[in-house]
Amino acid sequence: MTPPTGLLTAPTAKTTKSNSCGCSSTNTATDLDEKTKARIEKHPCYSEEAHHHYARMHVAVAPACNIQCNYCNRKYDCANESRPGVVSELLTPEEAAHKVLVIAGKIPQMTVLGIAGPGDPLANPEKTFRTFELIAEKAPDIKLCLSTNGLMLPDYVDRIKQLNVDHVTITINMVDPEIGAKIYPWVHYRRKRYRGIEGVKILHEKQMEGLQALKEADILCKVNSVMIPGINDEHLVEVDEVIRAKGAFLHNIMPLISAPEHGTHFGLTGQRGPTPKELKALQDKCSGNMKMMRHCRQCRADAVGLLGEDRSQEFTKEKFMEMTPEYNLEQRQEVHAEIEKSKERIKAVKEQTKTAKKTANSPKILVAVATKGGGLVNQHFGHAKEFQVFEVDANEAKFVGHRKIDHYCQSGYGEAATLEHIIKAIADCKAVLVSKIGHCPQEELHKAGIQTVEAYDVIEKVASEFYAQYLQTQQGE
Ligand code: CLF
Ligand code: SF4
Repeated sequence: MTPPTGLLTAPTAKTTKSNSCGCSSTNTATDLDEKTKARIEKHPCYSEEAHHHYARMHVAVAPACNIQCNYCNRKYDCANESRPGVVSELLTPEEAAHKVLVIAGKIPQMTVLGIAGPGDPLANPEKTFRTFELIAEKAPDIKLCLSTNGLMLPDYVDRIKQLNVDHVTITINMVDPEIGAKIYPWVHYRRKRYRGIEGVKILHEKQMEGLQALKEADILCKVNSVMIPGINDEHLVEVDEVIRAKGAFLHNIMPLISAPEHGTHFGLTGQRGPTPKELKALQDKCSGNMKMMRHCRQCRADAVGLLGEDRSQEFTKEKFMEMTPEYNLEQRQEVHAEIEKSKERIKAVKEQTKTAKKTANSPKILVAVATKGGGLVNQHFGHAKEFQVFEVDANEAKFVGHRKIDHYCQSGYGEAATLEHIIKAIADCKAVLVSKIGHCPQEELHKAGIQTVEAYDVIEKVASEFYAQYLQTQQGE
């Protein structure tokens, strides 16, 4: 990715009303020490700011799993770090290393290699660790990242530390085994299968031991929790307190995605997932002093690209095995230096935006943003596959989530049914901020009470400018 140029001279926002037809974390990093900032500044999951600029990739080298979650069908990727219903292409460690070197050359802003499935990486320790070894040897600037259910974590923290894996995620859905028994039917530990609460107690114990061991080893730990309404939604407040006390760095509460066609226990028994409003309310309740991740995209075990984009189909096994690795450390460092300069420019614009604001206790509104990354409003409405959602008041515009959508422009034509879904997905937003939008969708959005703003500029600046206009209009009414 080439960082955006002409950033500060770009046209300012223009609110449009038409009558004719024609994708937070509270991870601001301000309260972090310099060493920790440096550890997360290029990790798109651990830093909300980084996710606008840097990409991650996963390699699917770990097929086996040692527990059963009621939201998982083992025909598909691990649902603790992936969108349910997705199947990734399994790779050997050598194939995985080849793929990483190819992508490191083609997407130099890719800074993190994660292993997150398709099963549990620590149920496949040799494949997982061999992959990390190969990458550490050949591409030393790439950060290594691991996601696990935690069952085998205490056994492997030393090895993880030795391999310089600095970021580990544990999925912790409960700290009360009675609740866990409604989520996990069995656990397979040291060659024995434990059913019901007996197994859950082992899992809970190992997750807590693992969390403690990561803290002692000074490895940054993120905790993922799947929010399951009626089962662990209220309990996750307690989970948040426990993991915070035990030293977790970041908490990522993800919505249960449950559909009968996924063939999971929850899908087949009609267990629903939370609405975006319920999810945000829980995230807000848990945020406190804890870093709360709100930009997770529940990506696949072979994901490639910025978190909001999926480039995995450009790098299928058939394709990447034909490509020659062009890993070039110097070129990567140059690209990263440009990105850092761009981040500085954006930061300066944000600061300017902040000092201009004076109002206290102002009402909060949501706006939807179409962005290709770089911290800018820079995507055409019709090309967006997700909208990032920002909460805006007189003091700040803050990232609070994203809404996945089908993109409106299919083969150059807008789809009426798709537009209806898009409007539904962002119905709670007062405006959509885009680089460009056609008259037809614009008119429909306006009818639904959603204003459209065309701009190419820093997201927070455009959002704040819209907010000022919006307030004026409200006061005039
Ligand atoms: Fe991958 Fe996970 Fe590492 Fe990130 S993902 S192993 S921490 S590099 Fe990120 Fe994807 Fe969410 Fe995971 S957006 S599912 S949190
Ligand atoms: Fe599925 Fe992951 Fe749970 Fe294993 S840990 S059962 S792969 S969701």
